[in-house]
Amino acid sequence: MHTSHSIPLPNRPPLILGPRPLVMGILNVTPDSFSDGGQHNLVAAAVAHAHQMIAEGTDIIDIGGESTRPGAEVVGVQQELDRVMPVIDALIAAGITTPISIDTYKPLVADQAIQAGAVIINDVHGLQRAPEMAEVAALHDVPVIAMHWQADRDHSVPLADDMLAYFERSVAIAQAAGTSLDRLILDPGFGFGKTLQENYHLLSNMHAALPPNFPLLVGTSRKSMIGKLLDVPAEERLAGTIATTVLGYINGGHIFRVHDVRANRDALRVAQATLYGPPPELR
Ligand code: 9MG
Repeated sequence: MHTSHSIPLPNRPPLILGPRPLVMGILNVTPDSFSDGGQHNLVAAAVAHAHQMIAEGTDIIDIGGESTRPGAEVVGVQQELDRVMPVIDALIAAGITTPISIDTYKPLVADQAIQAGAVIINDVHGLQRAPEMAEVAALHDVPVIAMHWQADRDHSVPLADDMLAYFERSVAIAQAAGTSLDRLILDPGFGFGKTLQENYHLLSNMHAALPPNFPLLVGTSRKSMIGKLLDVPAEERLAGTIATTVLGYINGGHIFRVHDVRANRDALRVAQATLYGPPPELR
């Protein structure tokens, strides 16, 4: 049911993707994520939150300095670096071994973050906003998460066709830059330029919209596809998030990008035991 992949990481054991789902904890270093105010407090709160997610068992920490929410401010390269770099530096200085991914579409930010210790690039523009991103990935030989986000989509084209053509372009850009294709992780981009109906159809039909044999990341945590359906604000979307996480796993997802690490990890463990049996030591 799940394809198996081993993706090398610099200075870390490889990412093993297959039946065992991985949790990617979200660490947004943006002023609206932590209400204390001020750059110092923002960084300190982000570092504390990263440590909490590690204690809860996250497999990856995804650090981002620019929000992708509709209407969020666009952040310049220096401002984004000022937000994310102290957090990466603090985590590396603390000796954490959890792999860090850098959530950015800006090649300069990715390059600096990797030099400081990040080992995965999370590009919400699927290498298509700045093709130099593929060169950064190739230079450092790190995996890239290529997410589907086609803001000016032609809605008369079926979503699956649009996505397949989009990912073909991402794969071609990666290949042209010398990024090995076994370093690519694809992501359907739930919520990005998609209607409510498209999001739910996609969740149960991901494989029709993605080229075969790539590992898949699913990011639905607290998104409006849950909020609109249940008519609840972001902080009341955990139950809906867990439902989408488990369904995404059953439908072939490998990595789950979430705010609530512990609850999603527990739900995924139960889902894994249901599909593949409990861990050998508990049988
Ligand atoms: C940054 N970001 C926000 N939503 C995301 C999603 O669904 N996937 C990935 N890879 N990144 C996301």
